[in-house]
Amino acid sequence: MMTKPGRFIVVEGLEGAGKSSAIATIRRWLQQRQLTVVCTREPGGTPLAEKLRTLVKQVDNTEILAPQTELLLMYAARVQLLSNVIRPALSRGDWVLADRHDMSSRAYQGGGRQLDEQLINNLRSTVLGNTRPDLTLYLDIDPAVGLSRAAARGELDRIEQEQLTFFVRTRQKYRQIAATEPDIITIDASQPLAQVQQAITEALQSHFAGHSDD
Ligand code: T5A
Repeated sequence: MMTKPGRFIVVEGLEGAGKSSAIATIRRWLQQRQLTVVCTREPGGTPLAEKLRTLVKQVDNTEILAPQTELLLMYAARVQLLSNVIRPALSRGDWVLADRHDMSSRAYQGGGRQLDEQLINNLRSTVLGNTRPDLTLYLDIDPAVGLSRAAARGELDRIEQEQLTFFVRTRQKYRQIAATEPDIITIDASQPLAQVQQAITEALQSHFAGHSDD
């Protein structure tokens, strides 16, 4: 019997957008349908990629991380995760639920850091190949609101310490991508949690209607 390929769902958004709560909602929804779910986070998700995560998040006062280095580290971590976790899971027929993926690099390094789009696109085609998300839920939040939620949790990491204008550019890029790509659904993450959860459930229902029959 042929195994049905799994599906790939990504949750995206600025810091404090509510990605962790969204992941919990989606995970419940999938498990209620007896689907096997593999959760990932980026950068990270394999032993090596987790080491790269530490490098990009830690505040290091001895050497400034060049924007291009940051970009390459994100894609290095992504190659590891795709090869060792995401692709094997999808071929087993599992569903992959990702806390950030490629859209983060396009928004943060492309929008926030203003790195060359052609450079990013070259990396994308090399690293991603044909593995693309079936659905991306982009949680849209005003950066000031998101950052204040993140700050309430404690110390800010290296990227969270950027100026507000960096996050304004990142959000602009997120919104620009979301407006042009059909498999990305934008959710207003400034709403109360219950309404955000409701919007997420509706998006899953409409996108994967009848998935168990296909
Ligand atoms: N990065 C990552 C890149 O630059 N390029 C890349 O390619 C990739 C993959 C990763 C960092 O790396 C950058 C982006 C990031 O800077 P991270 O820790 O994985 O770092 O990501 P963060 O966005 O920093 O994670 P956060 O935990 O801050 O964001 P979440 O998960 O969106 O926030 P969450 O769910 O923990 O919520 C934060 C707080 O807000 C509350 C929650 O209860 C929580 O206290 N909250 C709400 N409050 C009111 N109303 C709502 N609707 C709420 N939803 C959540």
